[in-house]
Amino acid sequence: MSDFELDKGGANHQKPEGKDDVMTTAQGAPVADDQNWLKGGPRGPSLLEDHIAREKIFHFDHERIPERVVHARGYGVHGTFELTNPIPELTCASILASEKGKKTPVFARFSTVAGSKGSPDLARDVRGFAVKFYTDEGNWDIVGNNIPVFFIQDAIKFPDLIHAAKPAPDRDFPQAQTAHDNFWDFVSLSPESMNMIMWIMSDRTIPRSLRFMEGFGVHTFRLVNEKGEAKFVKFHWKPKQGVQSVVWNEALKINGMDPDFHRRDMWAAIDSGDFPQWDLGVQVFDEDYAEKFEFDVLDATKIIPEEDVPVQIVGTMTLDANVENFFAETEQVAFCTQNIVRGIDFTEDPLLQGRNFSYLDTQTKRLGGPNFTHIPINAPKCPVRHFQQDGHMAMQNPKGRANYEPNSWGGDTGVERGPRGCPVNGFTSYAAPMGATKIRERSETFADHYSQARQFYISQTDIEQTHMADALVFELSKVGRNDIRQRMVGHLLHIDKGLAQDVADGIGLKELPAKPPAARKPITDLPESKALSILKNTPGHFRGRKIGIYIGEGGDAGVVSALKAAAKDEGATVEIIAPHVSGAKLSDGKVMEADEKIDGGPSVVYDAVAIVMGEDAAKKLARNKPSTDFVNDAFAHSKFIGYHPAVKPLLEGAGIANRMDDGVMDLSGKDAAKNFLSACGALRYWKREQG
Ligand code: HDE
Repeated sequence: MSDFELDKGGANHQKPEGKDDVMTTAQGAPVADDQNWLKGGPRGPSLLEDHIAREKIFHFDHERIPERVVHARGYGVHGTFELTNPIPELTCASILASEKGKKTPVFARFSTVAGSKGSPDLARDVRGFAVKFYTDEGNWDIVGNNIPVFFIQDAIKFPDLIHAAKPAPDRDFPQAQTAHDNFWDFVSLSPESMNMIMWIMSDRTIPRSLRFMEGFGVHTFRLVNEKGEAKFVKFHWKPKQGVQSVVWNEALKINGMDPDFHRRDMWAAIDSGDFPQWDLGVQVFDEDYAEKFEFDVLDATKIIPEEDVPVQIVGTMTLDANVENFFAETEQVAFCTQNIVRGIDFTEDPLLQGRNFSYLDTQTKRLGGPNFTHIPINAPKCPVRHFQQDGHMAMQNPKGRANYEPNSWGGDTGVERGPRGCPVNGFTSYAAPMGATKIRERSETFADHYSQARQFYISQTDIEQTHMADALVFELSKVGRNDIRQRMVGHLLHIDKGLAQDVADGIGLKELPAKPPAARKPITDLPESKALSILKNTPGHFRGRKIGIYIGEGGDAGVVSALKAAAKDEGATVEIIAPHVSGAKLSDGKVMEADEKIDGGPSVVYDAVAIVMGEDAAKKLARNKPSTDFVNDAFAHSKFIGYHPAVKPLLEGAGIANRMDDGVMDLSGKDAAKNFLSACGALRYWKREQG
């Protein structure tokens, strides 16, 4: 036993290799043994004296901090924002106005909203899309979502919305889902939620990957240039990977199979060097446009259609580094909507104004005090100078004697006078006219709750519309009270009669309910907007996606290697699945190792699948449930399926042999693997769902 020695408790310990490996207490004192509590005799009582044991346990006892009250489950990554199209005429913010090519470090955190920290990734939910830019003029946070509108118009309603969406207070379930009475009760009594309801019932709330989502700043902000002139702006993130979602039945299965599906995917993509990228775009408009626009630009339940005001790309964000420590970075990162920089300003959007209070407040509670900006992930990367001092865990108190302003230190006193405000380079609020009567009232201009909901619905393809109706039927079928279900169908009648009828049929309503009181404004028939649909904007490539190849004994080695080569050419990744994790012997007599045993590699975790095995193996597996599920699910979820003809017995066992369509492709011919991968660029064979 040269490298190991047996401790008295029977455990093996490797000897430290160098001085740096020696364990110490939190006070830095080297520790001889941290596996046995000091005792009065080997079988005697544990002694309170053991400072090493007590320190270890004490620290463990204090490891938890409160999880975020919303967006508790999230995943953070580092990256860089590169300015590609500077807009100095619109803003003096150095991140957007400097020379082309300027790079700014960023930290992005993606999250679900309703679920707790340990909830599954593929809950039907809005995704948070928060980005912290460490600009050379201070930190700027865009704390956005993957949906451009919100449930409510006024921040004062937020606690009600979240109470209703989270588990019911008496029973503490259901977790991470809106399919329950309280949520639908609240929204059916809040018609302002209807546009958002259309969005959350669409496939946007079940993204395939965090890499395949758009992001939105949601509110209207202001850009202010060097001359003090302001324009309105909405921020957009456009994924270079394209937008893609899963289907609901797939989401349910992924949640069981791999609750960490989204974080694992992001981690793996970055770890393998496949760095996701988003373009940052701005929709810029002026007061005149705002005046003419049929909705209020301060109303966060409305979009500005991209067809009206095009999105102008200003730069690109590349996420290229996973965190080194989840807690230190992802858990402790503190986004605040109030973190803006010179050249960017708020508007009077009542949701945004409320958020500006909430985020600072919540970070103080969550991170334990006002000095959370000293935590490295939150600390600006530019100089910080002020007279704020003390408080819990203060790390960077101002130096010198002067800690107040105005002061008369400096000059020849030999004492630093400290920093001063600078009207030239400092933040100045845009001089928006005010002057109003104090009143607790919602603006009349916020009153149309249905027109844009309808516009969203009619802008979807048939398949997407069907998914929305199915989602509504699923959710409302989980609602116990009939009056709530009926009230919701009533709202749908304002949005689209066909949709209302489909949902009424789906939940078994004998007759359509009455429409709720009409909105104060007449409902406008808005034109379709192509930008609102996912399927009308399919990226048309398979880059960044994953194919699962299910191999078995005697599988054609040539087909497998052709598939691997074609996937590599497409920029896709391959995982090998086999009946045993040790792999399978292919036709060339060599054993190919597997990444997953079939039970751990169901088709739901892949974007497309292929099956390559010898006939005997396929016959054997034709009655093996994980194997038939692999085929069945891929077929049911409209995935492209490649197969070697020898696997027919398995396709028969799965019951799809006589239902084969153009999305099920023979891989045995010349160029078949290449053609298969290029067909996969459509991402799903949707015709199957319609047929
Ligand atoms: Fe948030 N929200 N929110 N929210 N939100 C929080 O702050 C709040 C809203 C969003 O990855 C909390 O740090 C109020 C809209 C994201 O750490 C809290 C209102 C949008 C994240 C809070 C809203 C968001 C949060 C909880 C209504 C999209 C996660 C923990 C006025 C534009 C950030 C925390 C991260 C987190 C309050 C509405 C996005 C309590 C009061 C609209 C992405 O401060």
